[in-house]
Amino acid sequence: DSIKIRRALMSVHDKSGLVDFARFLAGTGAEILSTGGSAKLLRDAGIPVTEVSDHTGFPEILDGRVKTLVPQIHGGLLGRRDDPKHVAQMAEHNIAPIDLLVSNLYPFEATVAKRASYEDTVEEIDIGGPALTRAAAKNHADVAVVTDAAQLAELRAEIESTGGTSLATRKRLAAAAFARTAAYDAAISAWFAQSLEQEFPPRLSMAGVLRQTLRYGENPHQRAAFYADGTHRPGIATATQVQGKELSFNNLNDTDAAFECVAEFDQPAIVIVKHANPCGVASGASMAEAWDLALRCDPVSAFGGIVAANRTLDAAAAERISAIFTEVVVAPDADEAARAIFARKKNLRLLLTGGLPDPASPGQIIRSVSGGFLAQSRDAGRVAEADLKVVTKRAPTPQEMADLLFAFRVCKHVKSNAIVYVKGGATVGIGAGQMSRVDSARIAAWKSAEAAKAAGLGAPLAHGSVVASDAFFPFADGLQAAAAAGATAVIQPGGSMRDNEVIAAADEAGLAMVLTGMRHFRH
Ligand code: 93A
Repeated sequence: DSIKIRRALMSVHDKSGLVDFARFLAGTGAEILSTGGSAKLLRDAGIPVTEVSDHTGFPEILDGRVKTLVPQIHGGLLGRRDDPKHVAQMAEHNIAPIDLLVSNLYPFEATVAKRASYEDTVEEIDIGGPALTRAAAKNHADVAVVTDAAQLAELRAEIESTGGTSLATRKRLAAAAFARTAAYDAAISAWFAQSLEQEFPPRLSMAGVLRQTLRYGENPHQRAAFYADGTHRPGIATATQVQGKELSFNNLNDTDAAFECVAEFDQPAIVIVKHANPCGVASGASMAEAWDLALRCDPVSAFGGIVAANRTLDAAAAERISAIFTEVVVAPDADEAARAIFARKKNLRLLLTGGLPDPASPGQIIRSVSGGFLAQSRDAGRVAEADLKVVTKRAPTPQEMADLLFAFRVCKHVKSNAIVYVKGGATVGIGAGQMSRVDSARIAAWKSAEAAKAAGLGAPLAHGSVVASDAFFPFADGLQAAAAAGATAVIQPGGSMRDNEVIAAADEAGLAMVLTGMRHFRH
């Protein structure tokens, strides 16, 4: 089953290792065919090479879009050497067999990653390369296909020691080739899905893949089902449930809220959610420390909650999380020891996702209204320190600044009106879902006093904290409530008719305040 290489086609974008290999192959007496750029490189290195266009008598046309898409090339790759009819037809049409393809594709993925324009990205969709690759891989009975420079050394060693390629090697190379073209096409289709979502108005992409018929909906008299949207992005709809009872509609909704929130943070973080609102969010040096701080914010609400982590859970974190009653734990992964600890809690649902949702990714949110739908893009907005405008006499200290940014990220995931107190990278009071902002501010302050009592501390946790508001303070009263609670710095969008009154109140209380110019309503 060994096949000597008499003719090879080389058409690569990534040209690493090509010259050495081609020089070796030419030394064995093989003819080398090659496309424009690859051929030039070989010729310049003094290696005898035939341009594909000279071989076929057909020029590269359409800016290179058609260079190898011709019968002489595809016939040369696909014709069966042991089939007399194939052999006769190849002779009749002057098609020379090609025994080896060395090809790698236009860098589509890298082009997407560097956020090239739509047109430039389309141009990087390789058509001829995958066609060559698939043709050679299909005909692995006769043809070897190299799709990665890393495969060249091994192939060369085999040719040197046996004089040809073995069927076993050709099969392995074919499998790798199809894996590569499959991944390539997946990248193209994922990019299309994303760019369609950026169109406005969005097309309603409601056709999902049924994952599970749920026992009931938000309430037992409602029917419900759970769908994946087919994008295979890491998240709740693609997670693996490792253990525990069947997930309910509310579990799924809350778990998603927790996971989307925890994905906002770069440092190790834990989010605890109840009724789709975070009741504790904290970062820490370890997942266990983040858990302790998240729990401290509102230990009463955390009971029976949903816990999300943005790192692999370890034993220390698993021990601490399973010390209280928790409905669901979701994380990118959990190590062996953590899994064993969770396994002791039979009812706890453990979901592992293999990754985190990308907070900056586009996507759409669809909500039904009587007689129709409302569609909008997701809130992928994020503020950085450079976006902030200091409007008070005092600017935030570096520690306050870090906490302000943390608080505003949490705020985005709290139902409006949202007020969030943060100290040392952990929430210490959250006011959610009130119809008046000042009520949310009061509730958050009261919660921080309760949490301090529960922790046996003298002063409310909000003392010396910073505070975030998801939308502007319409009056000074909300800000005064925050100052009274002990906050020393404020982050809010600004834009109220009474911004000046609010700023004056902040100055009077000695607070530092920054405006984001971006609002994070969530209803
Ligand atoms: O534009 S293409 O889709 N049309 C083709 O016929 C074709 N044939 C090979 N791209 C094509 N290729 C690709 O060109 C290969 O996959 C490789 O990435 C690249 C090599 O071009 P050059 O040798 O000119 O650098």
